[in-house]
Amino acid sequence: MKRILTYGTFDLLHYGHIRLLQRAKALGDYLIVALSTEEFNNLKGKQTYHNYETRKKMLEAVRYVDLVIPEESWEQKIDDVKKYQVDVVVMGGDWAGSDKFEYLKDYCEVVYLDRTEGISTTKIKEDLKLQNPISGIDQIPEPNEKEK
Ligand code: C2G
Repeated sequence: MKRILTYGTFDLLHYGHIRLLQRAKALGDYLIVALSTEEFNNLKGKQTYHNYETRKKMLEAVRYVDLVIPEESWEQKIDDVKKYQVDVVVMGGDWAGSDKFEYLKDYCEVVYLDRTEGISTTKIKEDLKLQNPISGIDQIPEPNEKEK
């Protein structure tokens, strides 16, 4: 069982994210997504449209994703790789060569996949002319019995 791990905010989930997840999963058998919490996003200078729970539920609905865990710090990656017996950490090309990932090569394989051009959460917000991003749905209604 080849285990893959990737990190990100995944706000306003779009096809750039989906293509990343699809290609990451194709590298192995089990894909873990470490999803940035609100607190960590603050550290990254990112304000999200959807809160953590909503972003988590959306990722868990993606066929390529097997597990979603919280990303709370820059420093947790080695522990994550060990705890989840990760074989490959995968990120988009905008992270290629970053000191935030290169050091992981001592613990696992690190793969950077080409970033999908023409789409980003920021672009979506700008194109929708959202000046003051409001918080998303706080609580996604659970599917009822017959919808499951
Ligand atoms: N991505 C992509 N193509 C896009 C947009 C994003 O391939 N058009 C990739 C990014 O390279 C990243 C993943 O999708 O690998 C998630 O992107 P973001 O949610 O923007 O995550 P980021 O802010 O880069 O967080 O510790 C690392 C950080 O948490 C990564």
